[in-house]
Amino acid sequence: MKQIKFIFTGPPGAGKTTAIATISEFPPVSTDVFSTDSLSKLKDTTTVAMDFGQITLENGQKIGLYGTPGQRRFKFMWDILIQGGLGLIVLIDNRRPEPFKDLAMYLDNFSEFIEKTDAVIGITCIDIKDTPTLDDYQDFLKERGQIYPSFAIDARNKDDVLFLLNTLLTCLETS
Ligand SMILES: Nc1nc2c(ncn2[C@@H]2O[C@H](COP(=O)(O)OP(=O)(O)O)[C@@H](O)[C@H]2O)c(=O)[nH]1
Ligand SMILES: [Mg+2]
Repeated sequence: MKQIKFIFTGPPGAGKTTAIATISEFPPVSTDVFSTDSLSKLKDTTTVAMDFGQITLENGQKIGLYGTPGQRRFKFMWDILIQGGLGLIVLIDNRRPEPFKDLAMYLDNFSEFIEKTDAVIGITCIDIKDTPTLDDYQDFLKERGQIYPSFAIDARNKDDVLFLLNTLLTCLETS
């Protein structure tokens, strides 16, 4: 059975590396290096290359889990990473100043890919900052005419991340 490929994207700090590590069946390959910009206040490192992990479903299907670098300046790598990809998981950090702007940026930059495949959205860190709410995100998506499934998740929680993955698989099966 051929491995299928899912892509995790979202701003630095949204939980991509954590989500992949939480569900991967082997310690993921991650390339985090120290960042020297303003992000270092938020966290010590930011991903400048990618994460790679893998999970095998009960039916034997292997899913490769690929995390993109977060920043828009690495878009050239996004375009490489999505090749052969079957779906996109967008993680949005609710603590950031303009999370809707973040979401719009990823949906716009990956629009061609998600039109061909599918996407799910996980809002992280709602436990730390509870606005905007999940309802606000769903209204925002409705206004944009992009009604992708969206959930509040914690990237450190295995069940939450598996739920996102299963939702994406279900969307792909029914589309
Ligand atoms: N409180 C809280 N922390 C989270 C959540 N999701 C991720 N984190 C933490 O946020 C930090 C940044 O996550 P990381 O995976 O490095 O983000 P990345 O830059 O997208 O790869 C880590 O310390 C995670 O443990 C969440 O929903 N709530
Ligand atoms: Mg990372």
